[in-house]
Amino acid sequence: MSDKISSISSALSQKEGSPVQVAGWVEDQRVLGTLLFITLRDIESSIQVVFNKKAVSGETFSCASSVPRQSYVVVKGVTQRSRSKIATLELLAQSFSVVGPARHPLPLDPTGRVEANLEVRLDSRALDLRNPRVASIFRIRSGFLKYARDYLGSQGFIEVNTAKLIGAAAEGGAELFRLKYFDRDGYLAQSPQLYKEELTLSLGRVFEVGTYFRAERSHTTRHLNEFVSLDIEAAMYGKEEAMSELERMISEVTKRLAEDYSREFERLGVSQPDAKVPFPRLTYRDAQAEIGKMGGSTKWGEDLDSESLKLLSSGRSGYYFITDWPTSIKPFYIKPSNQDSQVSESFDLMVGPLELASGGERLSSRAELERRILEKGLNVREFSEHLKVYDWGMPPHAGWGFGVDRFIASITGSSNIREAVLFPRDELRLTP
Ligand code: AMO
Repeated sequence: MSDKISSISSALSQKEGSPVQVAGWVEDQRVLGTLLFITLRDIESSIQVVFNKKAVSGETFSCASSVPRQSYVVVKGVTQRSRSKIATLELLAQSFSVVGPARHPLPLDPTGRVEANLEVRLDSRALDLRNPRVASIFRIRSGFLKYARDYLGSQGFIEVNTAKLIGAAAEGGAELFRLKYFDRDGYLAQSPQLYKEELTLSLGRVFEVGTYFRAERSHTTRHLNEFVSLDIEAAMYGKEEAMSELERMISEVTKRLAEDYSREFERLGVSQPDAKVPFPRLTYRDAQAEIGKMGGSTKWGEDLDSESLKLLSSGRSGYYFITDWPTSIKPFYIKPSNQDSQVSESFDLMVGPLELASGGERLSSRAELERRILEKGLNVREFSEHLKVYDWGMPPHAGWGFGVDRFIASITGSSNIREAVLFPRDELRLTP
């Protein structure tokens, strides 16, 4: 392509009478006598393009009036004052070429005027994303990742990338996808847990944005078999420091998102996220008492089920922590409290009934870790690669894992996690 292509928003900011060349998808066509009006959209904006039968060749006019909608076209022309109410400028076309024809029928209408169900949309995700509303979710997601990285970087954390192809379970035996790794078995990582803990003994504060895999057959609107987690781990942090890092990150990131992505939140029709620190905290015991008062029932040592969490969240609007979970339901690496070993130095971050993150202080003594692995019915020998690092000067440490997909779904008002993931994977979906 020889001439420069301007974005539609930059064409719209030109003076009247400026020559420009733009590219985009044909959204609408209307013929009115000798005039043809095309609404042309690119990834950010749209512009009205006018073809005057008397000013362009017959071939150009007929090609422009018959091009299938949603084809990708390049138009060269001159900006002129528009009589439409939505924009001050339009483009008077001089030449036109179809560079990416669309073949009809399309699997869905990317303008969103004709609604498609989520399954149909996910089957044709690349086209679905042409809908500006859908694209807004992924713009916000990209902003979130950038601001989270900025925040953690400013707090002295360094970004790391740990292995996703692993030889032994990270968090215990269950939920692993097994694969053939040359002549032996390998697994897909279910979290970076053990690596991030190990790294605190050399790098101090680390974070990772990674994709993890869990072989659970759960068909819910909040679980996927492949998900993205933002994990941190920091030397000399305890539970309180880890919680405060998490709430400060969310507060900082949501402030920046609200400033920079107001157009996207508006398009999605959701109010901009607000996260004042400190977030309210209640212990697992407090939560049990509250749920009991509201007529629910829970048993110490069991996870809070969705009914209980619904009751608990009924009077809460923002983010909150549930802390001090029973040691028996937390993984082996979470530290039991010094005062009461039945209770652990752990927390979950919640919004409404949805768990967004979990974390806590870890065990940093090899002997205690071995004891807990045994108590959990796991095989100490399988963790030998991990356990050996505890003899190399391991600092006390704490951290958390934060579900990026769940968070993005929540701030974009998406009721299903799949809305916030480009190509979601569940038991029934392995394509596209
Ligand atoms: P946990 O298993 O609670 O903790 O996971 C941390 C967070 O990751 C998200 N998440 C998921 N999101 C979508 N689909 C799933 N199947 C899924 N599973 C988890 C949730 C959850 O809160 N190693 C610990 C973290 C730590 O202690 O640092 C862990 O993995 O938002």
